[in-house]
Amino acid sequence: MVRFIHLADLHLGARPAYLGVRADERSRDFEAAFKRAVDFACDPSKTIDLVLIAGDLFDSHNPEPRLVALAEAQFQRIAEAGKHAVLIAGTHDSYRYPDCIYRMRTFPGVDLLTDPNIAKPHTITVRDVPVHLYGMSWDSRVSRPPYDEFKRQDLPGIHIALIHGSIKGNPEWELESRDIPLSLEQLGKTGMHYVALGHYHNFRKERPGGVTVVYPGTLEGRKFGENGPRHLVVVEIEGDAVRVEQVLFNQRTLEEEQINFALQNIQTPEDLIREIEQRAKPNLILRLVLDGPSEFFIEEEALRERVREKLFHLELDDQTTAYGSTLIHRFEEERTIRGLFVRRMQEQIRAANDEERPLYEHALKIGLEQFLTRES
Ligand SMILES: [Mn+2]
Repeated sequence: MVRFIHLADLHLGARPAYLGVRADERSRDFEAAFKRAVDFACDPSKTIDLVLIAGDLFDSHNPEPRLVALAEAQFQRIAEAGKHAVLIAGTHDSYRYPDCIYRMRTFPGVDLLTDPNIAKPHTITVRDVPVHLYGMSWDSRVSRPPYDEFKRQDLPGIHIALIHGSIKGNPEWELESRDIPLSLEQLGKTGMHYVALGHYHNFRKERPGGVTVVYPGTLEGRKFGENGPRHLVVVEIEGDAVRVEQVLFNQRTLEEEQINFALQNIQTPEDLIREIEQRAKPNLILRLVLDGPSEFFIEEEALRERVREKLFHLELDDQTTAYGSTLIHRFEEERTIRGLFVRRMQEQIRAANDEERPLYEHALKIGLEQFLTRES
């Protein structure tokens, strides 16, 4: 039997700029998540033998010395606890750079798999069982497709592959020059017990041809889309049986939600604040898309200030429209400049095609805002 944790995309050093003043704090979360994963691996009660990192440990190929020291200390702990660590480079910490950190130095106890294409396995022994690790660190100068046509060698033991690549047909799939295209069908023919992938930041588990193929996802969501709970992936292989367990791991959570002003009956800024407060949690990173007809103008900064203490970060995407609001219906009757403006804009909006309509709706909103500010 062998038990291991499968990590990828830790992105040490990433600093999500959209978080503004909280970006540094969030950056520390990514470091803390890695440390907690190592705590888990070193905890004798978890009986972990092996730590696999399938690329993008660092957010850059030449991370700052502080991060290198941090990684070194963690790998040292893993080595001292008598566990193995196996690593491949990813896209952010790509091996193609001559000054890539993994070319400049080694880390204690880490087996770095540097083959540009998967060739012969690197074999280690865990609890007297040979574990054959097939990995590659992509380098544009020497790596060549196909990347997924390697085969299990005729050796007793456990066979595990590590690749930082993209599965064709995934909703997120877009082939860029630096992406390694993989097909589930081919991976299913490799004869591996387990294929440890990295590159996509959300958990995914497949079992083509009896081969367990897993993306663990990030431990802490880095950008919107990496929403909801994140997990540490713990794998146990006993004979040919592969068991994948997800341990809830994130300390902050990203969420995205839509609030429709008509459906939620939002008439005033206070109504909107109430909606936000209902969702607020101190560790929440929330993005709200606001849409529908609005009876007021959203002052984003003032609103964020009101709820600042109640959640980690709030982002608003204001797609509301003044068109169709009762405010507009009131103004359109008026024999004033304001009434004339509203009637003209409404005509434009009705006549506009789908492409132009949002522009006119935006113009109506800005114009109205001007009239209302002058009024007050
Ligand atoms: Mn990544």
